[in-house]
Formats: sequence, C-alpha cells, structure tokens
Amino acid sequence: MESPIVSTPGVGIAHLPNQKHKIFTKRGAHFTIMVCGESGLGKTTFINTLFTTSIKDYKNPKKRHEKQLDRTVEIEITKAELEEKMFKVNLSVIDTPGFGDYVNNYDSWLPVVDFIDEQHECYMRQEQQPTRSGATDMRVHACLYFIRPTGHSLKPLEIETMKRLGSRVNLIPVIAKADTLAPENLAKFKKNIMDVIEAQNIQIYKCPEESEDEDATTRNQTILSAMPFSVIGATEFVKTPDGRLVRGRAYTWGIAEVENDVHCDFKKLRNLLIRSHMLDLISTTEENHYENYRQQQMATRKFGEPKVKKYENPKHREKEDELRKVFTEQVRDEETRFRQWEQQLITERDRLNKDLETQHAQIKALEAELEQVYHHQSSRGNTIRR
Ligand SMILES: Nc1nc2c(ncn2[C@@H]2O[C@H](COP(=O)(O)OP(=O)(O)OP(=O)(O)O)[C@@H](O)[C@H]2O)c(=O)[nH]1
Ligand SMILES: [Mg+2]
Repeated sequence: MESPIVSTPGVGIAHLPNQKHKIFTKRGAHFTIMVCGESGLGKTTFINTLFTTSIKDYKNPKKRHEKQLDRTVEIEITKAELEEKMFKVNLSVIDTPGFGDYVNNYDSWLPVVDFIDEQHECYMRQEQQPTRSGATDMRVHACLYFIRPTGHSLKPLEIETMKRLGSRVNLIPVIAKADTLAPENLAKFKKNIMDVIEAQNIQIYKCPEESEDEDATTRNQTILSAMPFSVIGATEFVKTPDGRLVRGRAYTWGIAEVENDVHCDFKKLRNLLIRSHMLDLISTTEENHYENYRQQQMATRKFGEPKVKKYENPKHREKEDELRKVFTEQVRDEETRFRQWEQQLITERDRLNKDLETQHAQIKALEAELEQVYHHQSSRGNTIRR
C-alpha cells in the first residue's frame, strides 16, 4: 500500500558533505527506512511522529501523512519527497506488522528478513539487465528495531531477530516508549542492551567516529554514546507548565516531550537518519550489505538463476496447518464413507454369489432329475428327443 507523495522543503540535507552532496544532487537519492519489532511498541506512531515533525509545509493538507493507529497487519510503504537547495531525496518508510501475534513466534521475523532480501534480489536482477536506467531501488538503508522497554535486558526472540537483521541491513536498535522508564533505569537498560549486543555478536550500525572536522567528530561521538536510541512517539501537541506547545505525551507527573534531548533521543535519531548520516547509511548498504548478498548469491547459484524460495510466513503457515487439518479430516471422512460403501458392495456380492450358488444347485438338481427321467424312459424302450 502506498500513500500519496508529499513534497517537502526544509529538512536540512544541504548540510551534507559537499562532494557526496554533488553526486546525489544529480540523480536524487533513494532512502528507505524500515521499522520492526514486537507488536504494540509504537512503530506506526513513530512513523507518524517522524513525518509530522520532519515533513513540514505540505502543499496539500489533504495529502498529509497520517496512518491509522491500528495493529499493522501487512508491510506498508509510505513515500515522501524531501527537497532542499536542489537536493532531492525520495524517502520511503516501511512499516511492518509487529511480532508476537502468532501461536509460534519463533520464526516471526522471517517476513521482515525476507522483505529485505527480496529488495536486494530485485536490485541485483535489475543490475543484470542490459539497460539499467529506471531501476527501482527499495533496498532498506536503515532498519529500526524497537525494543520493549522492560528495563531488564534483551529477550531470546529479540536477540535472534536482531542477529538475523544485523547481518543483512544497517540495524539501529531503538528503545520504545522511553516515557515509561525512569531516567536512571533507562541508562542501566541501555548499558544492559549494549552488553548483550556485544556478547552475542549482534551487528549494529555504527557511524564512523572520526571526521574531517571536530564538530562532526563530537557529533558522531554523541550519537554513538546514545545508542540504543530511546524514543517517544506522539503526534499531538501538548502544553508544558511553562507554556510551550510541544509534541509529547501528557501525564499527571508532567509532559514527556518528543523533541527534548533530556527526555529521549528522538532528535538525535532523526538527525542521524535524515541529516547527518543518510549518505553513510546509503553507501554502507551498497558496499557492505548489498555486496554481501550479491556475493553469497553468486556463490550458491548460477547467473540469472532464480532464487530458491525458503521464506515461510508464520501467518501463512498457521493457515496452511489449519487447511491441512481440514483436508485430513475430509479425507478421513471420505475414506470411512468409501470403506462403508466397499463393505456394502462386498455384502451385496456375497449375497448375489449365494443366490447364484443356490440357483446353480437348483439347476443341478433339476438336471439330475431330468437325467433320471431319460434313464427311466429309455430303459422302458421309449425314445424321447432331448
Ligand atoms: N507511552 C507511550 N505510548 C506509546 C508511544 N508510542 C506509541 N504509544 C502507544 O502504543 C500503542 C501502540 O502503538 P502503535 O504505534 O500502534 O504500535 P505498533 O508497534 O505499530 O504496533 P503493531 O502495528 O501491532 O506492531 C498506541 O496506543 C500508542 O498510542 C510512546 O512513545 N509512549
Ligand atoms: Mg503498527
């Protein structure tokens, strides 16, 4: 599903390093962000927040992006156009259904992983074509993984999922609903998560620390030390006690502000994504993740050969199991019906055979009787024609 495209000046992409800026100015960049994680963690809300805080000055207010806040049930793509000083970015944001809705959650990350692979596959196939102009590119440049704000650590499902994602995409871990954790717990939680990420060898996106200018280096260090980014999602404006109108969530104890660095890392994350590190995310996707995919595929299959489908959607599997059960029951019923019918036929055949035997015996008896009559007649000298 795709939402209408909105044109948007003023996001700050002109701050990009000059040289790269020029390359992308020519052809315009495609940039794709994906959100994933367990159900109900605020992924869709985050996308709405990102759009309402980043994409201003809508030409047509009716085209304003606002997604329904229901449980997301399928992969949804929203597109927007960011533009600033001749620099154009075609932004796609991919919302995915939350994990944890199925009877068996073990493989619930498969549809997301498969979507990412599919985009690489699609791009690779287009690259293999003789004419490559107009190639569509939906390779995911940044995948935000929403972590449940338990305050403890990562769960096995989260570890497993993040491992799979980190090896194929720039994975950015995000702590969901930061307003539900006290600041001291949040800091401890962040540390626990980073410890597990290291211990489990989970690959996450790390921006380069050193840069040409000092400011950029400091900025990169700030970004790195904030990981995993904590976020608060809210599209509504609320009034703070000191009279400011801010995007946030109102509580009896106060306001949790989206764009306040003390409350969460939303601004840092947004800056990283659509300002300071957009190009790094694009080039690392191209050079590392896409290249990995391409080489893996080249090693396991011949040029132009279709990919082996290994993907299994848990939702489909549940449906398949259900259908199989119904089918098995139907077959069993049919079999019982068939056996009964077969039994009836056997009984009927036996009955007919018996009848036949009786009739046969009767004929035999009649024949014997007839024989006797001939015998009797001939012994008396009479000839009877048979
Ligand atoms: N406290 C708090 N609640 C939030 C935040 N973000 C979203 N919510 C609420 O959490 C609920 C679920 O939000 P969604 O955005 O639908 O969650 P989702 O991750 O898209 O869920 P699925 O589509 O089922 O995967 C909604 O009631 C939101 O208002 C947040 O930062 N803090
Ligand atoms: Mg959703």
